[in-house]
Amino acid sequence: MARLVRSVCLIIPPSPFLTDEHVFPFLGPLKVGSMLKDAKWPVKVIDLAGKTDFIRDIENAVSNSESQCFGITATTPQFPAAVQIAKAIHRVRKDARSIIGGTHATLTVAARKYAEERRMVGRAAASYRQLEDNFDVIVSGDGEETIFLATEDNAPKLIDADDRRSPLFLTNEMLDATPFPARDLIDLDSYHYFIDGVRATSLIAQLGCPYNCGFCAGRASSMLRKIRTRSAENIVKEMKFLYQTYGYRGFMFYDDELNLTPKMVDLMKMITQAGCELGVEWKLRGFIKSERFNDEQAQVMFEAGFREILIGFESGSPRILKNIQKGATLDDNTRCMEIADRRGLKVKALMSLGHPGESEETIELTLNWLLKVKPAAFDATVITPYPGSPYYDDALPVPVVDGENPVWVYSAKNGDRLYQEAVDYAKTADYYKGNPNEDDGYVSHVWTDFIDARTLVLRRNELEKTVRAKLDIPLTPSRPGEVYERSMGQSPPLIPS
Ligand code: B12
Repeated sequence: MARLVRSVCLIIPPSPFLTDEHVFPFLGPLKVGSMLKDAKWPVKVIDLAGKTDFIRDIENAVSNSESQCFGITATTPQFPAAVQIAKAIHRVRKDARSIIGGTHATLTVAARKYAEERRMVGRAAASYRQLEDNFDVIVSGDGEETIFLATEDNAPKLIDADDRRSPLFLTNEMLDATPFPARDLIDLDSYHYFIDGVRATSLIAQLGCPYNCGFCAGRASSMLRKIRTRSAENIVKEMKFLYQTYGYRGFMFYDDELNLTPKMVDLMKMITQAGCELGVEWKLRGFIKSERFNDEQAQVMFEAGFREILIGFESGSPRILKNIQKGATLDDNTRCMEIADRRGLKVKALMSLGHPGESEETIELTLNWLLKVKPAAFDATVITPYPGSPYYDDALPVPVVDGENPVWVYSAKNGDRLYQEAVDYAKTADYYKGNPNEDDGYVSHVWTDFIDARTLVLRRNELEKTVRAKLDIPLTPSRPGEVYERSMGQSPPLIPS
């Protein structure tokens, strides 16, 4: 049966917690937009990145919009803004339909299912109610096909595409067949990112990561967990398209990890070949999983145009690595640094503090390991247990004494605990990369039996200062005149002089 054509307005909420909101565009809603465009449905994207008076912007846009369907994307820290946006939409247009999609909705639904299946008292049920109370339709998982169902008159309250058996869950073949993200729906030029001085943008080659890191959101979500890859031809086609249309030859690959399957070697070779054919020297960056890294991968990555890779090592303490369920040992991590070093790849080491069993001693081990392996760049964050991460999903409530705020506790296999303050994600924009320039830039909502939340932040700040000073790693600005870049992982030289 033919679908009724509808006009859809997609909304990207602001992220005031990022130092610079115009570095990487949100590809998710642009992917949804590309499907609507392909089906010849009228579609508009309202990109509120960097907008401070966004409620007024939304009220104006909605009152002048021909759409009745408003699709909002949101990560967890964007959720407070998404709730405000939905309220504004309904204030202005009584007949409007608000549809929420993206990782917060997906992960909250996944966390609720996880708790229900195990008959656990989880926080996710309350978090899910916030979705129900504020939005007409909730979309969990891939939005490419789901958006069409979400706009139908009799759409259910929840459309759960985050299930590998669902026809709405994209297969590798569907990923290849669907159009590239419709970057033309936003002002792409207002986004600026540079790799080795070359203008760059982001790209996703492969979705999903099958590991079980305790802090990582999506371990119970098929969308974020199952490895789904496009063909190497399709990925290279997107790179060529972006080069020919916009002139980009720098690309940040936002795959969770590039080296999860042996196919990456072929992909790298094809990227190299495409560069030769076009006469282009690519400038590339991306993430790899340390224990799977080998010399062959390093070499083909170098040949393709990678000069720097990002690696989530997290900790210098073997006990903490086990508690995270990282899958990599400290020896794996050291060996990985050696491979990168001998193949000419610089490493940005991504470290995190605040895991079960964390203590002053384990933080000291992290500091000493960094000083030993000497990465070219690093960051160190305090973790945030989001819905859909094992730290959140497997935590149990601690009995509260009258008047106390609720506390949740996650226990690692060895009994080490992680205590978590309950955060209201509809009100608090909780993120884990803070301002490393300020001593009060980081907030910790977690603590352990060995270190309290405040000391965790103080030790993080000290670690950052010490490692930067000893390894001579300055904070890197994202643009001239700005203090530094925070979560984007950029390294100098950033801007062509
Ligand atoms: C690229 C990336 C970034 C980039 C760009 C931001 C972005 N979200 O694109 C940068 C570096 C800026 C970033 C920052 C952060 N990120 Co990030 N990031 C990613 C990453 C690696 C890829 C995102 C992506 O492009 N996916 C591919 C697209 C196609 O998928 P998608 O966005 O999910 O969209 C699909 C569906 O969700 C759905 N959908 C999306 N929107 C909508 C809207 C509607 C209406 C509908 C119907 C459907 C729909 O359809 C899309 C197509 O299938 C993901 C991990 C991952 N693999 O997804 C983490 C991830 C999204 N990030 C995460 C986090 C925690 C952060 C930070 C908070 C980190 C910090 N600084 O503290 C910030 C928050 C940024 C923000 N603005 O909110 C978490 C989110 C957890 C959560 N609970 O929301 C993730 C899932 C990583 C993880 N596993 O923990 N991130």
